[in-house]
Amino acid sequence: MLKQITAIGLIGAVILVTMTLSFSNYLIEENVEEIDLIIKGDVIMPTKVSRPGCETNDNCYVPSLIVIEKGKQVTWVNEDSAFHSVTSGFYTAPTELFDSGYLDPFESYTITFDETGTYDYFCILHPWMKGQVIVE
Ligand SMILES: [Cu+2]
Repeated sequence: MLKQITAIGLIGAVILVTMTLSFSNYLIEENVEEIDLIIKGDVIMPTKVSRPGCETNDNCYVPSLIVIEKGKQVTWVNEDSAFHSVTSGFYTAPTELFDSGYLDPFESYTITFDETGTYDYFCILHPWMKGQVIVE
């Protein structure tokens, strides 16, 4: 009788531990996905940049200057609640090398830079938003 109770108790404990472990695995996986989402962006469009002001600290795109090696990618993520774009050149002189179009909140845009050079870009909706990619 005592052996049976012990055995049932053991089985119960094993089931409980297994359930706890699989639940914590689930939680860990969820967290990994969130971290992935954050890491994916090399350049962030933070909140409130749709109003002038970010240009005084040069943080409309963060970082506003990114230096990469030839052949590497840059991914922009719009973390604002407004639309933004990543458009090559300057507001008064677009170069038509690349243009993300309107990026929805939390939408991202990735470009591979195969040629060295300095690539200026801006936001077509907010002329004060400026950034630069240097490819070495
Ligand atoms: Cu914008």
